[in-house]
Formats: sequence, structure tokens, C-alpha cells
Amino acid sequence: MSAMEALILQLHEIGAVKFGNFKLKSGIFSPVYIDLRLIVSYPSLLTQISQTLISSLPPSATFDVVCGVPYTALPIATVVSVSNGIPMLMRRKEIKDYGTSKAIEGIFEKDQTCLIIEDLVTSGASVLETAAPLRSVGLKVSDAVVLIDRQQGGRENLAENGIKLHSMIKLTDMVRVLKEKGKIKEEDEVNLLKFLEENSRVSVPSVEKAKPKPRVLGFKERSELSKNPAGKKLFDIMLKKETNLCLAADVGTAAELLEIAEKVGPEICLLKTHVDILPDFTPDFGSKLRAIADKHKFLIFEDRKFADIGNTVTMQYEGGIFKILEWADIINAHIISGPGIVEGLKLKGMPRGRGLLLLAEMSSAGNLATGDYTAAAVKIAEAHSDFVMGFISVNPASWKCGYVYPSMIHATPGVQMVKGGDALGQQYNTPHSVITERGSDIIIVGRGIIKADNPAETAHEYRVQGWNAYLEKCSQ
Ligand code: 5BU
Repeated sequence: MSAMEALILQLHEIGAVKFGNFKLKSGIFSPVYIDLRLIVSYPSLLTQISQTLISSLPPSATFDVVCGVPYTALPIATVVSVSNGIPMLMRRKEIKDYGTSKAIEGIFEKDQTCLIIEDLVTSGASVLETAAPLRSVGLKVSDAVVLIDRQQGGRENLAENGIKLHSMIKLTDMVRVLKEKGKIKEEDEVNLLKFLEENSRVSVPSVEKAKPKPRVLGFKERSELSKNPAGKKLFDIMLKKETNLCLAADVGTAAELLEIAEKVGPEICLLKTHVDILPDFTPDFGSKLRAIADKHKFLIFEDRKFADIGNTVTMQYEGGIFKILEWADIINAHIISGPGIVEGLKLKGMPRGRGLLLLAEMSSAGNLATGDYTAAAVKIAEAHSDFVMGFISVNPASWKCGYVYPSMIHATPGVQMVKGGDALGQQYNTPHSVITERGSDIIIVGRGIIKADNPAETAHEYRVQGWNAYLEKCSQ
């Protein structure tokens, strides 16, 4: 009996592989259910799996460190690391907002290669979720090894993302061996093969598109449709620089802000400020930031979130210490006070070629910008499409009120490489999900970049992910 056959029989014996009719997370019914969490209770099996995983790799799969996909593959990766003397890294599923806030724990050098270890692959989504933060800290990820490949598109989905999948056991091999050894009935095998035939490609993430989507227009066509000069400009910058990344520059001082703008400038289409958090603000701040924006070709967005009546916001926009109108290409506003706020801001902003993003949704947990409120924002935008260039949105693809106004730009805050949140209600989605599934255009990233060891490099990684997601959306 081969080692692979022995392993399959052991997995079956401990109840890690079950046949029947099981409802999966995705809602579909599967004739097989595999639960590899059990293997931690069988140390010799765990050791055997870990040794076979590494010895089954082809010589072309070289690597310096290993990283297990949390959580089931963590003990496997640990045993691989210990028994082969290969250093291990750990990926945090939830990033803390205190301490070091690291997504990857452990010591490594830039450009080292990391092998991802996984217990079970269906669509490959979990492997991709681990590859993204590894890549964003400068590691190379070209191979992943898995104990069981369910043969439902994971191999193909990973290959499209530059990762070669090596599997120890394929589901069809498992079924064949179990059938040969008399452990399952003929009908179990038939059911499984039929199931695999019908579910051969689970997309990433494993949500099937319910209805055909309208053709996605590219930024070039949309720029021509935009009626607002700042909106047009932003579309053009995104296309020319190939970036849909907005940096939320929430740093401690104006000096730091100008410094990070200079460093990250080449990677972004937009820089978002909260000018009222800067203790060293001086009247020349605006012109200094403008000079950097002009040099690196990005626009400036002051996240002022105006909320008052029309007359008051005209003064807040133009006057005070900050004189936002002077230097910000784009501002945003709540619609809580009604359309008068847009009329007020437009009075000042239109003659200067400025643009307004309406807050149609927010990223924080429990916020009230939903349903009818979101629909009202869309209505007001339609009525002022010469000045309203788009929305702050989180999930525009879900809007019942028809978000698809190609002239409008959707910018989404609450973005990090890994889904999660902070201790004060912020909620994060990944760049890929924000642009593709959620139907947005621009990713707004703050702490994901400014708290990174190397903000410019990390910004580059966000830019690549955001832009690739845009290209993927256009090619659908
Ligand atoms: P973060 O560090 O990536 O969480 O920063 C997010 C930024 O976006 C921060 O400046 C917020 O003020 C801003 N933001 C947000 O997070 N959520 C919202 O709904 C809106 C703005 Br509107």
C-alpha cells in the first residue's frame, strides 16, 4: 500500500472524511464533507502529513519560509517548520489596532520566498487571503501546498494569481482508493464524480453571480460622460497613472503629511486630508500640498464632511483658518440637511472647477446611511450632476436605487489587505472585494499604508491590487 493510500484510509478512519449529503457554507449540497481540524488529536498522523507534504513538492518549488493558512493549517505548518528546520511566519486574521498592528508575525527578509501551507482547497480564496499580506510586506509567493484538493477551481484560480498549487491528495484519488478498499459504496463514488462535474469551478470568493451584470464601462468612456471637471480630471489621472488608490493621510502633523504625500505621491490618484487634525497648520499648507499634488499628478480631497444648511457651508468652505476652497479639488458632504447643502457648496465650488462627493454610505458599524438615505443621496446627485462627481460608498453594487451612473465615481473607505476592523467600529474590506464585488472605483486606505514599515512600498502593493481588480472587472 502506498503512503498516500495509507493516509487516505487513516483520514477516513478518524472521521475526517464523511460521505452523505452535507450543506456547505456556500449553500450548495455536497456528497462529501472533510473536516481536517480533527488531525490535531492524532500526533503521529499530523507528523506523517507534514513530512509527506514537503517531500511531495517538486524541486522547482524552492522557499525560505513557510506560512500556514489560519486556522486548520497552522499546526501542519508548525510541524513542517519544526521537523524540517524551516522558519515559519504567521498571518493574523484580525489585525489589532494597538501594539505593532502587524498582519504577518515572524522574522523575514524582503524578497524571500514563502511557501503557503493549506489543509483543504476549494476555490483557493483562503490561500489568496494569506498571499496578499505576505506579498504586501515584500515576500514572494509562488507555490502553495495542500493536503486535499477538492478540484473545484482552486488550482486555476491560484494560477491566475501567480501561485502554483501542489496537492498531496486529490478528491477523486481519495474516492477511488476508498472505493477500492471497500470503505464506501459505488453510489458514493458516482455521486461525488457527478458533483465534481457540476461544480468544477467555484469562483473566488465562492459567490456565484445571480444575474448577468451590465457591461462595465472603463474610466476612459466614463470620463467622457462626467459633467464635473474634477471628476473628469480624476478619471483621466487614474487612467494615466494606472492607479485607483486614495491615501487617507491621517498623520500627526502637517509636516508629516507633506512628507508622506511626497513619498506616496507617485502611487496615488487622490490624497485625502483631515486638515483639522493638524496642530502645525499654517496658511501656506494648501499651496505646499498643491505643489506636491501638481508634481506627482494627484488630486486633493478634504474629507470635511460638511453637514450644515446651505448658507453656513458656503462660509465654512471658503473661510475660516483652513480656506478649503483654495486648495482642495474635492470635498464631501452629508445630505442630512437636504439639497440646500449641495446648492451652497456648488455656489462656491463650481466657478473654481471643484467637485463634490456625497456621503451615500459609511464604513463604520451601525451607521445610519443606508436604504432610503442612500437613495436620497443618489437623487440629489442626479439633480446636481454638474457639481456632484460621485459618492462615498461602501457597497454600491447592492443599492436598490440603481447606482450605475457611469459618470459618478465611487470612493470607498474601510480598506485593508485583510477583512476585519478596528476597536472603534471601523470595518475593513479587501481591495479586490471593494472594486469587483462591491462595485466601487477607488480604494481609500489610511492606516493600512501609514502604519506600514514602508508606506511607499505598501502603497504600491495596494495600488497593484486595486488596479488589477479594476482590470479584472472591465474584462468581465
Ligand atoms: P483607515 O485608517 O483606513 O481606517 O482610515 C479611513 C479614512 O477614511 C479615515 O480618514 C476616515 O475618516 C475616512 N472615512 C471612513 O473611514 N469611513 C467613512 O465612512 C468615511 C470616511 Br465617509
